[in-house]
Amino acid sequence: MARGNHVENQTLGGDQLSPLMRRGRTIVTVLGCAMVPLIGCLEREAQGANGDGALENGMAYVPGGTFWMGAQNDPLSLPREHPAHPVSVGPFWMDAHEVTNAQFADFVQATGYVTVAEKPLDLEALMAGLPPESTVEDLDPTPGSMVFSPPAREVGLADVFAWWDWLHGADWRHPFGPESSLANLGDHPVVHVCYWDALAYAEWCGKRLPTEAEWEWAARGGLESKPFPWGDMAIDEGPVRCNTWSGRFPVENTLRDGHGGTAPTGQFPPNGYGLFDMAGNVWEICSDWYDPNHYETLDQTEPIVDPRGPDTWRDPSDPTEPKRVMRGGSFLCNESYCSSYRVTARMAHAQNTGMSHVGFRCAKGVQNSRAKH
Ligand SMILES: [Ca+2]
Ligand SMILES: [Ca+2]
Repeated sequence: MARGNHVENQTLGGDQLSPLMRRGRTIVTVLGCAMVPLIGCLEREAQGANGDGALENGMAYVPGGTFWMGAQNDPLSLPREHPAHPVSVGPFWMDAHEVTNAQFADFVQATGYVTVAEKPLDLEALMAGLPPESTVEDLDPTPGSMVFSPPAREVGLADVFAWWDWLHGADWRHPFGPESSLANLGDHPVVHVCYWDALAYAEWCGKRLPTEAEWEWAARGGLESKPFPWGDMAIDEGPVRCNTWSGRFPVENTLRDGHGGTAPTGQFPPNGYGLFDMAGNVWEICSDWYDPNHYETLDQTEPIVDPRGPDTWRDPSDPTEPKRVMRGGSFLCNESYCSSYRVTARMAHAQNTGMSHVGFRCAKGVQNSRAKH
């Protein structure tokens, strides 16, 4: 399989970064959090979709179908996107937009929910994931999150810590650090949320997180075997279609798409199902466990119906913290680095860790469909 200009290990950091990998620096993570009860969702009026799909309460209808999941002849693809295999998914609803700060604020106001990044670290649980020689004195329980901090000068792409900082006091309300706020960011996607936070929000709304298969099928928007939600045209050709990193990552951003960080949701045309920002802006957490070799274990002759991913997670690059799949890439994606705005790109999300470029959207089953959730 061709690799394009990728360096496989590069993607183990900037977009697959667990704070536990920072041993020797500040070691940070949180394990688990309480679920909030299902009490209902205060739906905000979503922007109308321009795609072909129906829109209901901010969700787009995604018809069921069968497709080849994973990369086929994409020179930008990585080994973990292979081999392509037939998958069949039932119809479902999917949020037309990434969940915004305003929507997440509604949830927090109604429930008093506290995100993982706002809680002191559970040092006992954290110790369980560290080597035996580690001591609790090595750990810092102060809450925080991973914040993108572009370096002032050229750096090698192998050292992700050149552009990621662990900041105490960074969380969804303070996305750039403790002194920052959500002023003018209400319509931007919520970030510094992890799998548990996304799950709690989804359950409160009577929804759920999409499976990885649903996410990819939805991102394709009705197109067959195309690398992007809009088809074949390369990211830097034609009109701007999504919020990514333009220029030399991570030191120079030409702002071709008009946004240096997250953009308000829905700034670019939706795909064929009326879904916005399926490429770029923020990564979107899925329900499946992450295993880079999972596709190799699957039947490639008969379609797998509504797959839910592997039974557990596996991440050789960081075996300390459980990982979920995230999809779609972010405002940090660039062709020189990860090209993860492609529909088959998949990355590990450390399920207890918030980051500047990770968010989510929800899905919901269709009554009487075979998708029983
Ligand atoms: Ca951008
Ligand atoms: Ca996105």
